[in-house]
Amino acid sequence: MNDHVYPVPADWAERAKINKERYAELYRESLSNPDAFWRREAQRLDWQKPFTKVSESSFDEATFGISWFSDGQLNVSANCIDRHLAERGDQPAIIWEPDSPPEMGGGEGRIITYAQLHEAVCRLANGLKSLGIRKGDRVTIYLPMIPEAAISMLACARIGAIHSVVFGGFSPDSIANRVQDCDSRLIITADEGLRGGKVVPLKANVDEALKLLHGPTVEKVVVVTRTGAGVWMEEGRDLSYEELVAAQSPDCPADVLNAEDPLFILYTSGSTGKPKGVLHTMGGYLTWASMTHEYVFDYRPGEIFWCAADVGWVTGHSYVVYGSLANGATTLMYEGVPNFPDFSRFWQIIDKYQVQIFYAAPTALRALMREGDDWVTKTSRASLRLLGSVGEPINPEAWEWYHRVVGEGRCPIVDTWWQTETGAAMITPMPGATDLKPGSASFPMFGVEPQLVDGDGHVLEGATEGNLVLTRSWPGQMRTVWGDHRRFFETYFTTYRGKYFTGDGCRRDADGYYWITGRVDDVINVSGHRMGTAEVESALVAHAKVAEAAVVGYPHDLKGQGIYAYVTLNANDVPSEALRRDLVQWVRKEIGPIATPDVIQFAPGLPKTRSGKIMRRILRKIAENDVSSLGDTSTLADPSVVADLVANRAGAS
Ligand code: 6R9
Repeated sequence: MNDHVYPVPADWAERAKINKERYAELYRESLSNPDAFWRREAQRLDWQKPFTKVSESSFDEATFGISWFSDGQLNVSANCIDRHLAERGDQPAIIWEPDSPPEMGGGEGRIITYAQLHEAVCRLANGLKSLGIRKGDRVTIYLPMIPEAAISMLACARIGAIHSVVFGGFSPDSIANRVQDCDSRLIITADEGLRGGKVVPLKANVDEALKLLHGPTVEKVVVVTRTGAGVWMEEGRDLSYEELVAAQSPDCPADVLNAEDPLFILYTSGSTGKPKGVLHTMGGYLTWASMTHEYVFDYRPGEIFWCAADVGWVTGHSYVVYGSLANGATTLMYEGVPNFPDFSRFWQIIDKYQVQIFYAAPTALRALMREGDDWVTKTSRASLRLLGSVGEPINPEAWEWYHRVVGEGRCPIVDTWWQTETGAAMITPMPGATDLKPGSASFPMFGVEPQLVDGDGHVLEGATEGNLVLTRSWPGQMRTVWGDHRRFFETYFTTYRGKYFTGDGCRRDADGYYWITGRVDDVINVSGHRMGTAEVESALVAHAKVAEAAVVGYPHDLKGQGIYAYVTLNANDVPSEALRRDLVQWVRKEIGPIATPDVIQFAPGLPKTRSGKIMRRILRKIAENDVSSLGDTSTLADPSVVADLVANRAGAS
């Protein structure tokens, strides 16, 4: 650990909205008088009908439920667009930068003002209505990082349709599972996507996915033209986005919706079973996204805010779209990847648009760091004033590099810990209030009460390490797992009764700083993407030659964690290089490229207890090449398998 502390710079302490005293005061109030605190904070939104109730939430089984501002009414899209029109109709709402820069034929970016965003969202909302989409219907959005992704989300929000964004890197199988789980009636996609100069066959993937569905669900597929490639359009089912919106009125009154009406479903991986549909609702989520965007990033009107996450993930939902636009910000959307056409791309975009605030994942920073400083230092970056990190623990080396090289020592870094389930940032520095320790997410956001507990649920005090739980509800908390409220309760509230269990381990130091140490369940974090080891295992065992598979994470220099798969073949099948490659391709096809196994080790047997439980602890140790401390293996049904696993350990980097 690195114990360097970076104090709040003097100009930040003076200018920032939240300084040390203000943080202490507001944090105290948020816990001691939450009613007053949230009544005031929720005024950042426009309510069509004011709420009288604040929180009616309980984590206990008998009274279980989460609800905020429940008798209030509002429209999320009007909060993100309409209310800004008078003051900033001509201000850019979205700046879009294409995959390739102009000199490589990528064309110029697009700048969409609030007035233009209003028109685009109204037209699409009317278009959705013309296709029969009504409040409560589910709409799957499978788009690249283009403005139509944000427009589609906001158009759904405008009429109370529930969007489910599926990341553009997911396979037809993964799309089908997500569409089926929430019975989407409509899919919005594009002909093709472009990422790092490569074409992604989005519409073809949707066509494949639709063949896998059973039962009637999807009625229409709306196709945005991105590359103009001629794609298959099924008569009566598929229609052009451009033609649909051209035929609509540019005005669509914002529906009056309830604070607890669903806003979106976003699928995320857990330790067991298939991905869960995390459900967020209107009022609490938007209050939380807007509040954290303002305080964590110290956002000031007129600034250009760039969150480099894809809208397919929660970070893109809350900070590319909802939090930013609720605050009248200019949000930058970049279609491409950090290393195309070269390793300067991020920093050139920052210069091109004079970005003030930049927020990215450690995995991207590590990949850029190893290419050397010149790619960064040949750009100016003078506009930058604040940097952010999200998605996984940031190692102190990457933090220091980000601070010293990218930010030239002048920009604080906010390392924001949160989850799909939490809606927005939960444990995070605030740049004017927090002395920074590289690698620590530091202190809780207002209203967040973290605790560290041991395996038996005993609360640990002082400097210690344990499992991270949250003792009370906050407005941006997920409300349920789509279609399975019982699973919601059981997944998060039964490990430690009456508390929300995050699934993360955490250390608290003597100064009270929180340091997230990573997942303590069977979830791995690969390049900031969450994945259940069970998902990769079930993809592997779906292969005709695989009898059994166990997947663990292991430390990976660039990705944070890599995927290490132990595979036992059927009796008559033999290991080979060709089969290894085939299995890697198989998993990519089943789930998507983000699930590509880094290592596959063929294993004649897996270490199991006598009751048949795979001892993952041992598999993790072997994957980490930490074979000197395998611990007690005497309870295994067949302890000899361990020797074979160690002897044949694959060359994980
Ligand atoms: C926002 C997002 C959530 C999991 C979470 C934790 C890890 C996220 C982190 C972090 C350490 C940070 N995580 N931010 N770990 N420091 N700043 O990433 O949501 O995709 O649901 O992942 O990511 O393990 O539990 P999601």
